[in-house]
Amino acid sequence: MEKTLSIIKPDAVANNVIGKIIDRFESNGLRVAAMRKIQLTKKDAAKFYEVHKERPFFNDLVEYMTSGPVVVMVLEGENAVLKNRELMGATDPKKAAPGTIRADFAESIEANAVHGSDSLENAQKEIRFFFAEREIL
Ligand code: IDP
Ligand code: MG
Repeated sequence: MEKTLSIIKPDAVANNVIGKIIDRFESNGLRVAAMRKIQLTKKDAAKFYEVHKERPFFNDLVEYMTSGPVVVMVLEGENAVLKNRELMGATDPKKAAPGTIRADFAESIEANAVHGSDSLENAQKEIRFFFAEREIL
């Protein structure tokens, strides 16, 4: 069993599709082990996306991620990290495979509905960023 971090981003929360996105996870063998709706501060978002701080889109990304509430979740299941990435689809919704979350719900390469950890190591780091051990059930 693996755990990964998922975030339903501000565009998808504003579009009222939290439930539809969670259904994709639950219908494909992933279980919600922890969940919270929060408003990220600029400091939170900049820290979370620290690896991208030299990228040209970094400031816009921080603005976007703080533009409204997000839902942060720990997903658990077999091969959860890769499974979640497959269900999400490519970063750019125009390139995302049909039937993926980003193909169906994302608005743009930036406002792309969901975040998912890209490795087991980053999943552990990102889970620790948002959740205490006692909140993961
Ligand atoms: P990922 O979310 O598919 O792992 P990353 O390359 O890690 O994609 O980028 C993190 C986030 O930064 C993306 O999900 C998206 O919101 C934003 N982003 C990535 N590339 C671009 C871009 O070229 N323009 C604007 N925003 C981008
Ligand atoms: Mg990434």
